[in-house]
Amino acid sequence: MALPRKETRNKNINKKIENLKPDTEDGKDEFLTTNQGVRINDNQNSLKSGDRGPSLLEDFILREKITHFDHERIPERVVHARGSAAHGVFKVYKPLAQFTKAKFLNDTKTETPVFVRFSTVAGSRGSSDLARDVRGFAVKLYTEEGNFDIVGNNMPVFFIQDAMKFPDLIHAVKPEPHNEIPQAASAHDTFWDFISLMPEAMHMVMWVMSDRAIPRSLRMMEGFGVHTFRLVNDEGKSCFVKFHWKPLLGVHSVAWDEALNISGRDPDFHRRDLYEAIESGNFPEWELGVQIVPEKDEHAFEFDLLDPTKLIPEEIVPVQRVGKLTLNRNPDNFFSETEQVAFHVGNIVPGIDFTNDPLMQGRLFSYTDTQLIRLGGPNFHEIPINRPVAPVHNNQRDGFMRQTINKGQVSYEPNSLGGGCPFQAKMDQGGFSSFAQRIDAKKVRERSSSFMDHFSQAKLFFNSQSEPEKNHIIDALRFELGKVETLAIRQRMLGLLSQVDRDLAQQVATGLGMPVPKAPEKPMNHSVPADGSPNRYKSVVKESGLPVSQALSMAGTIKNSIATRKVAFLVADGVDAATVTSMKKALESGGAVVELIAPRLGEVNASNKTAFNIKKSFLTGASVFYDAVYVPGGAVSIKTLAGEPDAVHFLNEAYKHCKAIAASEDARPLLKATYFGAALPDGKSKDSASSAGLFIQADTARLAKPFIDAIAQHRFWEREKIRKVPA
Ligand code: HDD
Repeated sequence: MALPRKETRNKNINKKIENLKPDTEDGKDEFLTTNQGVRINDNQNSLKSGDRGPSLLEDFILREKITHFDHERIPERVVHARGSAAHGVFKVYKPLAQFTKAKFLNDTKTETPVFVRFSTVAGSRGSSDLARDVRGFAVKLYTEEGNFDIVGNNMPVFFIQDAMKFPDLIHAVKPEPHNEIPQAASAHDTFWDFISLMPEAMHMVMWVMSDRAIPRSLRMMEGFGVHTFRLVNDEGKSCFVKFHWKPLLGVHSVAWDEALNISGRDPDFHRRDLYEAIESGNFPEWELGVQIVPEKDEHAFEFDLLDPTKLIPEEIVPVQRVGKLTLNRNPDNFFSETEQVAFHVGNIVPGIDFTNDPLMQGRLFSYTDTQLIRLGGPNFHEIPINRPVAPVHNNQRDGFMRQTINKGQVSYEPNSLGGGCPFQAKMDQGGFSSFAQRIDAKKVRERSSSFMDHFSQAKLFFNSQSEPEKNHIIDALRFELGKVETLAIRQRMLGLLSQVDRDLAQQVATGLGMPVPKAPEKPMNHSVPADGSPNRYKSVVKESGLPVSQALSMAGTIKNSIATRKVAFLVADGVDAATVTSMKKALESGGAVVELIAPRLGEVNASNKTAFNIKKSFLTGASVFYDAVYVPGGAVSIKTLAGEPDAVHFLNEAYKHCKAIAASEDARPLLKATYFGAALPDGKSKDSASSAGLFIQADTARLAKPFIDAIAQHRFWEREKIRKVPA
């Protein structure tokens, strides 16, 4: 990347960065050496017997170089292979002693170092960032009491209720085994075959078909711990908790057509956005939210707190914002940090504990197990990015790639030869002690009947969406099921959708050219209670008491800022410099990022003889990389652009993707050449939906204000009603 390496990169040092320092290498001003530290005198030629002769086996320099190269790859993650990460810090606002004794949630002075990795789930390491998919949101907090990981997603629920089904779910969504098609996509038969037989997935299906699955930026999505966890205070009293991460930039997404386009033009779109934002000092921020449920209210809900396909509506239990996470430093090395970081739901610290959520329980096994194969042995906790800042002392020894040199004769406990060290810690010395939950039960392989309502919250989610959001879900389902070749699978899905919302099912069915089947009389359900009774299942399918939950819709998200939004200025020779400069200034003072796009790279000569440096042309830039477009004035520039099909296409596409567009009055001829030319706000337009977010005005200062407000709105979805011309 051509970005200058600004000082922001190295300025932000925390305890973890200090901890990484001894392992951080920089070859600046140094000699090239072998791994044994021998200086290399010729890195161009292998050792040969004669300059045209065979290479010699004794060439230790060649052998070492090639051998290391041959072994460079490790297995990618079995899920969440594609990811991007950053360092940062977390600070709690006020002590949470009432709920938890965890030190990092009580000490308002300490900045806890964090490493956060975002990911898609289904695609492989090199797949597109813009796949329609759940996003992983994994946070490692290097607390003084040990590492605490919140290994969450950008959606608050999951597809399945029991870890027993996880390998099936992933096998179904991954590329099909016979032909390895499709990459990073759920739009294929095996995924929907599985889903159509798993009614418990319907709530998550609503989320993953919504715009949440195509975020505008990793910096503009929520995070959720998904499961219900426990907090435990100093007195050993416990309460239940759901963890949330709330982005300070709001929750925003792109349009599906945009996502498809970005996937081709810049598959690293999210990775680049995160990297560039941090590099330029626009540090992404989230607030940690907690929903606290007292122990006594465990059974107070219509759903089971242990069921990971359910959320607690924020209207019922408000999210308390208790601290702030700031990402302020890019990793130095992708492989060493982002690839080798090993998260684990089981990494908890005193004051935090698990619940019996059967999905979580299975995860407690899976994460260590997967690191053993992925990172090659039991010492992966010693890899710099994984080691805690808290000291580690125990009697675990040896294994592949052991780094620690444990001194002394003793590696067992109890011992007298080592003076009994290292000691067990009492609870008041910070020793972890599991919450003493009472359990008196039969050993059974069964699903609790309290897990059997699969539709109420799917309905709640759908009903809570704005009209454009609902339409996007319908479009997504038409797309996904339209790619399914087996009619019976489509039919089963329509049956399930009809149990969420009849109109939703009808609209999807219309797109598929199929009738909506009657709702199935018996659930096609592996989750039927062990006694097999369908009545028991039906009896717990209740309408949710809550008709809508505003928090589930993105429509009401934060829309008061244009910070970090990208705005394209379309320019050519003869552009009016004053309009460029004054609009740029106005946008940048709101925190937006401006880029000039011209028919070619190099310099554009403005009307007043100044020149603008052009870093993006219509060939290398595209409207899908921007949140808004501005066309400055200048008759000559406008004439060139109006005769430039790529400029017209740029505007058409931005319009189609419902983005704010502003233009100087003399840019009217260019806008007239677009398909929305007829909708230009000139006082005569009857269709307000078509002119929403469209501004044309001679006075740049007067134009800037409504344009800025419009960019903050993010998208004018009402334009989708028009759909006259595909961009
Ligand atoms: Fe998982 C990775 C999130 C259920 C097994 N998971 C992984 C990552 C995230 C999640 C964000 C990537 C971490 C990183 O960036 O390195 N997983 C979730 C959430 C789940 C969930 C929010 C449900 C609430 N996962 C889940 C189940 C199992 C796994 C039920 C197995 C029983 N997950 C894994 C894994 C991975 C993983 C195979 C692959 C790579 C890794 O762990 O380190 O162990």
